Amino acid sequence: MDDGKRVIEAGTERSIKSLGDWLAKVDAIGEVKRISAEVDSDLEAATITYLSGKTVGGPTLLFENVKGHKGYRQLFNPFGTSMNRAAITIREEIGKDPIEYVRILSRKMKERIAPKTVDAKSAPVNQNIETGDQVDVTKFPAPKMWPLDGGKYIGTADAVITQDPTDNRVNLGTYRQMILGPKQVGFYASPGKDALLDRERWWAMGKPAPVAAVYGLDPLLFLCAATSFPKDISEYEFAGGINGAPVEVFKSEVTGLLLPANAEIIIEGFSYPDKTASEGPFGEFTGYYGRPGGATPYIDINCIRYRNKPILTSALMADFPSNECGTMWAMAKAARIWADLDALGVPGIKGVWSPPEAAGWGMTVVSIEQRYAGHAAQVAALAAQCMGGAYFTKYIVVVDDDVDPSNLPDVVWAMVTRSRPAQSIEIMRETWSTYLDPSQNPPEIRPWGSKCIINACKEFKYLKVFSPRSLLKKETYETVCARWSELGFEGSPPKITNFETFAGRHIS
Ligand SMILES: Cc1cc2nc3c(=O)[nH]c(=O)nc-3n(C[C@H](O)[C@H](O)[C@H](O)COP(=O)(O)O)c2cc1C
Ligand SMILES: [Mn+2]
Repeated sequence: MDDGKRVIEAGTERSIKSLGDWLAKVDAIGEVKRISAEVDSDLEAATITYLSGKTVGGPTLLFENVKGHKGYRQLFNPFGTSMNRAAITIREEIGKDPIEYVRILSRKMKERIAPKTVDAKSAPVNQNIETGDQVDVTKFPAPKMWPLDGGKYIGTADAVITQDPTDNRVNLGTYRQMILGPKQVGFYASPGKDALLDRERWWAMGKPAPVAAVYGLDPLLFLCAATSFPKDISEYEFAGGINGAPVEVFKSEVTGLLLPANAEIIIEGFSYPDKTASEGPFGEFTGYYGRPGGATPYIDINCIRYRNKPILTSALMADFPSNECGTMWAMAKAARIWADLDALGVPGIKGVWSPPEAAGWGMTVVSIEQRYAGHAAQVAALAAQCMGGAYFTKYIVVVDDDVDPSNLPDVVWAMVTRSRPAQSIEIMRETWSTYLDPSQNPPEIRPWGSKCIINACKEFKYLKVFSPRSLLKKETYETVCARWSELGFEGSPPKITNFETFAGRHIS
């Protein structure tokens, strides 16, 4: 339950409004590493992040002294592989199991609270406002992350804000942004993404598309911007719902967009259909370089706003575990899928997970209590194609409820002991994918993809006679737990939740 006691002082979780508030809480659990030695934003900061990220659960890195960028700071991988930081972000106590957080987050995603407009003058992000000739985004410590990257990426742990001109819905999406010049950054969004659909609607009306990009957000807004929500509802509302209080925004006099008042840095301007530039390549979340060059729209920047001594946030995309697109997506994508399945009225869902090991988005695992013939196949197809789960994901595995979907070894064990390749695998073709998928060749065939569904549940027809799993007897387990240190073992015994019931068991 999410309404139990909270380790983080009661009531204060909701007081997170800014990256600074979030950092204070993360600091209190010892998960911020400050690096005061001088570090180069050209490859060095990313290399340090990659190496530090090899330790699962390691800290977020705050670079306080970036070469040539005095007065600016840089935070790399706010989430990393820490469930603690994910918990703080969704305003929960630390120390629960991953699937419990997914369950709580999926429930919170059903709440929506509209943003609250505050006076622009009182917004901390407006401490410094620069327009026209003063605009120079190269002053921020944007990193070049990988040796073959096309340039410095100011936008990774960001939210790009756009608006649908037909219904005024404000969208927050995380999209990569390469610096092209002092007043221009790339605006790459892949086909089907909301910012791309929004800008095309402005252009179809013969108007430039207003756009803002925000760096240094309360990580809850980053999480929401990086998650597939229903296309017609603003991520601000979902962030408010998860927060339990509205997100504070102000209305920009430059673009008319609603912008987060407590951000560290915002750039703003317009994007035009005939103004494009080569963007990329970029070392991506897949662990490969993605989409080299290619004409890409960019943002012509009219205005930048920033707090004093602002923090630029960055997300390293890399192979696991150094990938920022890992634990955060594991939790947020899984929670969205769970919320979508609930909305469709699918019963028996016991857990959802998106293994961070699978490039964050590559795989979905759902555990169910099988209730009727065809239930597992139905869950698999819906989890594969619902809004929260459809993008890129290649493998969708459904397991029984005695298997923890967040435990990859358990999932693999279920696959090899319960699925029958000739009967249990389905393929979906021509599905929503991305230009960033290295396996689709020649690259011209992208962004189409395919999906593989694996039913790794015990065959429903033979549930009653399926070979019983060898399980511990509860009483013996408890006796051994009580004797754990007497027996010479350190720490706590492993937590076991499935036990032999002795009821109706048939050994074949
Ligand atoms: C660090 C990071 C970088 C991302 N970069 C891109 C990108 O460059 N282009 C893109 O289309 N999606 C990118 N994504 C994925 C989108 O943020 C995600 O699909 C999100 O749902 C998009 O918002 P939307 O649903 O409002 O379109 C990125 C995600 C993360 C976490
Ligand atoms: Mn959206």
